[in-house]
This record gives sequence, C-alpha cells and structure tokens, in this order.
Amino acid sequence: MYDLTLAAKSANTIRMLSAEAIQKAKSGHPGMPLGCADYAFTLWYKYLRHNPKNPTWLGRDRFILSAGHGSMLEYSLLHLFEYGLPMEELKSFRQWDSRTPGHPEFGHTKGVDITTGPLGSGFASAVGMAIANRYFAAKTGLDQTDFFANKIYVIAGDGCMMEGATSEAASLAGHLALDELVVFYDDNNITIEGQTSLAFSEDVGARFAAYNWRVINLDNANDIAKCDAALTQAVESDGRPTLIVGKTKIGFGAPNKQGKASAHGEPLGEEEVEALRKNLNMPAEKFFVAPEVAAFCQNRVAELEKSAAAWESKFQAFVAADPVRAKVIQSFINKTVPANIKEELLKVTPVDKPIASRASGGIVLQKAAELVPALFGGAADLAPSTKTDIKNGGDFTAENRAGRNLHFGVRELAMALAGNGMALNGTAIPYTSTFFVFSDYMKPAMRLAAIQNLHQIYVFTHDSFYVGEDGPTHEPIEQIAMLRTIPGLTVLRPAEAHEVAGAWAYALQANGPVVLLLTRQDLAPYSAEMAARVDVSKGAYVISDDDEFDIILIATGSEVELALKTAELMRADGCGVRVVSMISQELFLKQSGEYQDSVLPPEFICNVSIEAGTTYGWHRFIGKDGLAIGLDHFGASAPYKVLTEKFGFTPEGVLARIKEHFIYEDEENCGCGCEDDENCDCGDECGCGDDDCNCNCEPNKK
Ligand SMILES: Cc1ncc(C[n+]2csc(CCOP(=O)(O)OP(=O)(O)O)c2C)c(N)n1
Ligand SMILES: [Mg+2]
Repeated sequence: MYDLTLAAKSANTIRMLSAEAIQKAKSGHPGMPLGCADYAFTLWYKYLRHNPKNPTWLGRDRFILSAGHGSMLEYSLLHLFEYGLPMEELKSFRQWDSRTPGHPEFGHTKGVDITTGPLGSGFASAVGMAIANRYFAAKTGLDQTDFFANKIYVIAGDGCMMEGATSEAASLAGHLALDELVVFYDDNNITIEGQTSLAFSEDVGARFAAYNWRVINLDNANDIAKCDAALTQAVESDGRPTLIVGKTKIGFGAPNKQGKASAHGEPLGEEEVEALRKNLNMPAEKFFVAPEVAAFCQNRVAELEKSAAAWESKFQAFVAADPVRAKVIQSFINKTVPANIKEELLKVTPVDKPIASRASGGIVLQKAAELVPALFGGAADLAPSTKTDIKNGGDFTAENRAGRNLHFGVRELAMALAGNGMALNGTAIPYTSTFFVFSDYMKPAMRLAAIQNLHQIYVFTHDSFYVGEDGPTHEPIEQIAMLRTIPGLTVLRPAEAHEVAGAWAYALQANGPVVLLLTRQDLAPYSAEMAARVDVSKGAYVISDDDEFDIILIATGSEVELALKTAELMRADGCGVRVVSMISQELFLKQSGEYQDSVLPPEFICNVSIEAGTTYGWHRFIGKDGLAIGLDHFGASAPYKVLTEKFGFTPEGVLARIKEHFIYEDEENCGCGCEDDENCDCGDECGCGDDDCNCNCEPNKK
C-alpha cells in the first residue's frame, strides 16, 4: 500500500535535505531535486527493484540520473533508503573526501549505478545497459524466467533532451525496441539561460514517438498520485521503450524561485530555504527526517531485502539444477577470460605473410569470442572495414536478443556511451569499433569510461594517413595524443600480427578501458626470433638490437616496420642501432625505472621516435634533443604509397631526417652517425655529440 500522505512527506523531506545540503555547501542545483522529488520517491519506493543492503545485486533494476546536476536527489534517496549514506555525508555535500560529490560517481558512492554529469550521457548509457541485460538473459536462457526482467529507469532533463547523444541513443533504442527502458523527462521548460523556448521548441513526445517509443504524458509530475499512475502504466511493457513526459516546476515548493531559471544552479538562499520549509509545512530542524518518514522507508527497505533474498535463493536453486547453464551464467557474471588467452590467440594468428592489423585483429577476435562469452559488441556501420563482426554470432536485433553483433548505426557517440552502459551492467566485456579518426565523436564517452574504470575495448582501425585516398578528414593525426592524455585509458598500437594477438589478450585481461589501434594497410610479420621478444604488457621492448648502438629508433604500430628497415640502412653504413617497439606509452610508463632505463638508457641522446601522427608528447621519451618524426599537419588525399614518399615515411626519408637532425649538413662531415671514429673509416668527424668520444669532433647535433 502506497500511503500518499507519507509519500508526500517523504518527497518533501527530499526537498528539504537537498535545499539544506546545497545551502550548506554554498553550491549545487536545487531546482531539479525539488521538481523531481515526487516522481523519484514514487519510483524508488514502489517500482524500483533494488536491495539497499546489497547495492550491486545483479538482479536489481538500474537507476540513472542522467540529469546528474540533480545529485542531491539521488543522495537524499540513498539516505532515506538506507544505502549507508549517513546524514553527515549529506552535510558534506560537494566537499573533499565526501561520498556526496557534485555529480553522482560510480564506484564512489554505494548505490550509484553510473557516473553522470555531461548531459545526455546517462540516457545513452542506459541504452547500453538495456542491451547488455537482454543479451545476457538471452544467452543464458534466463530470458525464459523473470530473474532478469530488469528495468532501466532514467531521469533526464531538458538538457539531456537537447543533446545529440540522446537523439542518437533514443533512435537506436526505439529501433531495437528496448522495452525495459523507462525514461522520465523532467519537462520543466527551464535550463540555465532561462526558458527552453530560447533554444528548444520541438514536441519531444512526438519526436520520441517517431523513434518508436511509447510516450506517456504526465501533466503534473508534482502530484504523487499521478506519478504513481504513470509508473503503473510504464512498467507494463508494450514492446517499446517508454518516455514519461512529466511536467514539473523547477524548484517546486520554493515560493519565490519555483518555475524560474534562478532555481537551477545556485543555492536557494537562507531566506528561501526557510520559505520552502514554511510552504511545505516541514519541521524547523535542519537535516531532519521525521520518524514516520524514516519508518516508512525502513519498512520498505525490509520488504525489498526480503524479496531480494527470495530472489537469491530461487536463483541459486535454479542455477544449481543445471550445472551446464550455471557455468555459462558464471562466464558472464565473472567475465571469464582463460588464463592462457594469449597463447590461444597466437595459435590462430596469421604470421606467415604481411597482413593489415585490422585483418589479423579480425581473425584474433573470432578466437577471443569463442573463448570469452562475455565479449560482445559491434561497430558504427563500419564492421566490414574494421573487421569486427563475430562470424556466426548473429545480429542483435529487436527479435534476436542473443545476437552477438551490435549494429549501432552511424552513431559513434551513442555507441561509445552505450558501451559504458554495457560494461556497467556487469555481464559483458563490450567492444566498439569505427575508424580511428571518428574517435573524436566518442571522446566524451571514453573519458567517462576512464573515470569509471570500465573494462571495455575500443577497436579503431585506419589508424593513420595510410588511409590514403579518403584524405585529411579521414586521416587521424592528433587523435592518438588526445587518447593518451585521458588518465586511465590504455592505448595499444601493435606493429604486426604477433603484437595484435598480444594486444587483444592484454585488452581482454585488463581492468579498465583499452584502445586497439589497427591499420588498414598490410604489415610484415616479425620473424620467429623477433616474435619471441614481444611483450605487450611491458609497453615497450627492444625488438632489434646491436651490441653497441649509436641511435635508438622508437616506433609504434606500422612504423616499427619502417624503423626496422631504416635500421638496416644505417647498419649498412656501419651504425649500431636499437629498435624499440613502443606498443603502449602508458604501459611502458608503469614499468619500473630499471626496466625503462634498460630499454631507453637515460643518458642516451640520439633517440628518434617514429609514429604516423602528431609528435606531441614524444619528447617525454626521446628527450629534448631527440628527434620526433611524425606528422604535425593534416594528411592529404592520394594513394598511400605516394603519401609515404611525400611525408617522408620511407626508410630513406627517415634516415635523411636523422642525418639532418643529429649531424651537421656539412660536406666535411661524414654523416655516418657513428659513435667512435676508431671504427669509422671515412676519417671524418662523427656526429655522435658524445663527450666521451675521442674522435675530436665537435658535438654537432642540431
Ligand atoms: C554536456 C553538458 N553540457 C553542459 C552542461 C552544463 N549544464 C549543467 S545543467 C545544464 C542545464 C540543464 O537543464 P535541464 O536539464 O533542463 O535541468 P534543469 O535546469 O531543469 O534542472 C547545463 C547546460 C552539462 N552538464 N553537460
Ligand atoms: Mg529543465
């Protein structure tokens, strides 16, 4: 029985707690919690399947506050529903080390299912949660039961509705008929700058109806009985995702601020907090939960706990009755990856002839899919090029939830945000894929994946100007540096097939987001002897070495082959060369100083980096006197072989740059780059610039 009087009092308690916490913090967004308290309390009390005593219970519904600025709404709910968020935490809203940061943070506050803040991101990630949930249920046969008949509840505001991420994701969700999605649109006509009519005039309901959503109009979502009625309707699926368009007043209850933009993002002010209190007829005591409200919520928590326990024992019995199915279920829940995954992947890796890393990656993926049931994903309409389809995996569609290949359509941002939701669902290692240059469209989502440390894999192919004829818009330059600046993201650019297998193995076993950068063009495989040196986990290792070396060539991906060929030219000139494959800067930087020094001796000066992208960031590895060979301008449209010549990405071109950089362009100079003239038979000055060199040359590097 939903006691409307107690529910109203509870909603008003949320209003007071939110207003007081924001006032105390002297910062925050009171308008949204005040406007949405009636709906949100009704949802949490009566409809949300959850267990506050076990916030990560897999069988729970999910709650996504896409309008993340309204975080005090969620914290108030977590407090009332006994998620272990004490009043002290509400009092330290937005303060250092509190469990109540400005926007909800997954992994930081118990009961928060996802980090939100960038508007639209929560909405789009909800779509991924729904996908992963359905996929898991279908693959395990649990779709024949109600164990995982979960709902994904979202609260989104005008801002979310304006964002492109939401449009992309809503279009996809409607197409896929993801009927477990129930989105409440806080239709309050206000954003920061004022009335939404300033910038937003479409009929959102009509738009969603066109996307194949069911639209429920709730003409007053500040009426609890009406919220209840709308939710009763919403939880009965009609085969489509549901949008409740709920009319609310921003700042509801604050007599001088409700309905105004001034309620959005600043404390109400002491006077207005008191006016709110009076208006709502709430007690004078601050941060106060009336005993009857506390008891009301406590009783509900006890009920929820009981039904979760019943679920648990029923589920355990169900699983125990079928050990084969139990194993499959476990492989999803534990996201099982065999310990010998690298060896298994290497078995199928084509290493006998040159092959593009996107192609070897596609072959490796087939084996990975066979061994890792939790792995599933897709591309933004480029799978034939990125080679990311799982053969015989079937397509995930409205009719087939067991399909392993997701077709995100040309919606990169929604794809990446959905990937976050898929990872957050807890039963998937998702991968998403497109051309590397379009990672620009995914960056905000990748940042959120990194903030939440979500295990997922991005497969970006066509990873440099070697794309060729498509021209500068399709040739990534700065994207690699952009990704490397995201804390917690691991970027792997394998040089050839063995490294591709190693990179996939690493990505599957990682505990955070990983990017695989793969080529369109063929890459020669390492010899067996070189392949034995591959060690992706170290980030960089010596792939080719001389006992004495005058120069170190550090390359990534396709440029390792170029470095090896350049090294041969230099060796023919009598130079000793070390070649390092730096598959991942991040992983290399995680190694011990000793290891790093063993690969790149710290006092060494003649370091060269070679990477077909921006040189930004490379001086960290080559030193200020090193030579960074890359592309600090946009590419061009031409066959890639022409571009390699024009851009100097040939062994001769690289060697010329090296000579120019380390050795005076002086005719009297031999230009051999040797370290010691004893072995230099040209009788000329060497270009080593080494103080210990006894050849009497001037240190002559530029
Ligand atoms: C991607 C993104 N852009 C901008 C913002 C800054 N921002 C926070 S809230 C907000 C307005 C949101 O309006 P609405 O969703 O209607 O919330 P309400 O004012 O009704 O609480 C903006 C622009 C943001 N959080 N995310
Ligand atoms: Mg609004």
